[in-house]
Amino acid sequence: MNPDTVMPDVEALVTEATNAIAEATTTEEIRSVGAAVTGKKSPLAEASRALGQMDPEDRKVLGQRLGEARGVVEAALESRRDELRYAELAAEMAASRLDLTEYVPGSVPGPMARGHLSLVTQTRDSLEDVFVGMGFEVAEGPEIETDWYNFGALNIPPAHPARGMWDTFYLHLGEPESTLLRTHTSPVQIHLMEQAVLNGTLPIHAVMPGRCYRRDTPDARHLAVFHQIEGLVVDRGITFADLAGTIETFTRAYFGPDIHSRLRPAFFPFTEPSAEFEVTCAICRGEGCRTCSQTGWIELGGCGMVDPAVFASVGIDADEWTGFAFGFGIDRCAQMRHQIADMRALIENDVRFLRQF
Ligand code: FA5
Repeated sequence: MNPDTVMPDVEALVTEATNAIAEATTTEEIRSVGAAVTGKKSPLAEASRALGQMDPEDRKVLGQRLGEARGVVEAALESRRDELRYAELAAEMAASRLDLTEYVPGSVPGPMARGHLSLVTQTRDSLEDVFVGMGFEVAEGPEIETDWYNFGALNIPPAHPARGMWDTFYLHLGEPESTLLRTHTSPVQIHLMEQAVLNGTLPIHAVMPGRCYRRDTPDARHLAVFHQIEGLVVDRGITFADLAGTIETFTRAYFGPDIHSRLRPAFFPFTEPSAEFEVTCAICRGEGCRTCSQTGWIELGGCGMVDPAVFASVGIDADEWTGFAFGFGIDRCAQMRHQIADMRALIENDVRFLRQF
């Protein structure tokens, strides 16, 4: 051995390192202890560097001992790291745990925290308020419909391609009439028109909110169970300008001046002409994002002038009466108004999300 080189006390190095490892109490600490005991400036690394100055015999012996020592220190490091990581995860889970069975009535001093209406119900209420303020009445219809109300009376005969995009859950399939969960609130238009014809109470100015069902795969903008609000005006001399003005007035009243609306030509079997009603994406303010598929716009609903074929199916004289209809998503409105990037949050029952509204 080179007389100037002192043989390091490998045992002491290992004891020192394993003590430091055992004393670390957080994953943050173990990270810096790890660097101190195995990093480039650690005593182990320095001892390895010193090997170069030793004669071959000593180098071999010490090299082997240092290799074993490094193995021991690294194993201790890994096991302590796992222990601390697990403890921190367990503490985090315990802190965010919500045990709904924990509350025993009377066991908690003070009044029990009250819940509130879900965001979708609040949105439905404020949409109704806006439309009532514009002179509309509020009506409702059944969630279980026959094939005729959901499709036939709306000018969507069997095998019409539009049935594909409005596919739903059938409760009973076959004769005399299939029953199904409605895919939109448009069948309520038919119920209202039938009643008005029967009771001689035309004109109609109504909005019809309610739950709808579709065979849609949930994503950032879709749910399989969602809500729409339908609008129907049947009167004398109604034009497309009345429809466009109603949509614009509604958008300003509900979303405020920052959000703009636009109508784009579209097709619905029960309106002619038809349009899609879109608003500026409130998440990115029109810049383009994941929620709006980078378009800057979000489709809220469809609209158009009531098709004479629909009037014919309920016995309204299309020469005397004209009308417009629209239908849009209540969940979609809530999403835009409150900038919710993913609509699925509305149904995930995470109270930390729901409590915000
Ligand atoms: C209809 O449902 C037509 N009945 C609308 C209509 C009424 C047109 C009256 C003309 C006259 P559409 O399938 O595009 O159209 O749906 C309308 C809106 O409902 C959509 O823009 C969206 O806001 C909402 N919507 C549709 N499917 C879903 C879904 N799976 N989840 C959440 N919202 C949805």
